[in-house]
Amino acid sequence: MIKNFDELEKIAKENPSRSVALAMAEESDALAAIMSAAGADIVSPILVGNGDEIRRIAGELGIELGDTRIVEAEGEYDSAEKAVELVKNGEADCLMKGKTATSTIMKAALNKEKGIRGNSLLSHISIANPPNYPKLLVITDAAMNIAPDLDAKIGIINNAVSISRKLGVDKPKVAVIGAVEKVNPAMPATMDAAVLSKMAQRGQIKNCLIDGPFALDNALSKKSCEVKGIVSEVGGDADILLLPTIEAANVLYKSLSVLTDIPMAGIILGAAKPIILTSRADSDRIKYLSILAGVSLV
Ligand code: COD
Repeated sequence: MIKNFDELEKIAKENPSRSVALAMAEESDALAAIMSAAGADIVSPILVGNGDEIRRIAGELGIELGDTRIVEAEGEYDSAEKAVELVKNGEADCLMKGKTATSTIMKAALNKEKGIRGNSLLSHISIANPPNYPKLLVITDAAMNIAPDLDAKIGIINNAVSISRKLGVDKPKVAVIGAVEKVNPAMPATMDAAVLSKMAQRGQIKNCLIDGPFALDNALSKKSCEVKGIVSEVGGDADILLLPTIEAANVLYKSLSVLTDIPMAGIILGAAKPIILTSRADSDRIKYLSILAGVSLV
């Protein structure tokens, strides 16, 4: 079982180096992260964007680009399309978001003719390593699916379960999060949680235990379950948190990334190739850890 990002880094270093196309590479934290992964022989970068600007930022950061390949592109749409094209035609193994907006790069990735969509739903997962929680925590979906319906939630769970299993958790515990632990018809998230739990119990969603609804504290704290009289194998021991909407998941992700310095990573699953996707304002550390997750787990 992979318990922390140091272990993930070790795996990434043992695997053969992967080629990563960074879309709109003129962004200092993404550039620092990918060049640091290149220095550790984890990736071979292809920097897509304005070459002069990329070289200027690299110079400012004291990064030696050497013979790193640069593919000229102007602006976020051109950069996103060219980076996706490099992945589609096999020149790159992974796609990474640089200074582009998530919607721009994902629209390019989803393009029917030129994109890299796979056969399943695409969804975002964040992996966090909170110091006061005994294991890695997968949080979904902070960046892709805006208001997932029940079907989309099943796809999101399946993607998150596949990552948890790659982290070595054979039967991950999925906590479906709402505002309360009781099913309340006035709160649709709690109704979905009840249905998802029953579907897992009946084997309609496989390879995981699902329970919910939970308020966030019940999912992560045994004490909170005891106080509230919740008896659940998932409660207080979740591997995966399924948040009801992009807003809820994004607020949780940003609360962790902005207010704490815990190690975190973000990737998109379900495409034909891995997509390393963080917030543009995330630190170079989060971007580096996301590269590790993208090249090792997808
Ligand atoms: N998985 C697989 N296919 C998808 C998905 C998905 N999650 N979403 C859309 N598609 C397919 C559709 O079936 C269709 O064929 C095509 O893609 C276009 O679908 P639209 O028109 O519904 O999608 P878009 O292009 O309008 O929107 C897709 C986005 C990813 C741009 C959109 O969902 C979005 O803006 N998501 C949030 C991005 C964001 O702002 N994140 C927050 C900050 S990090």
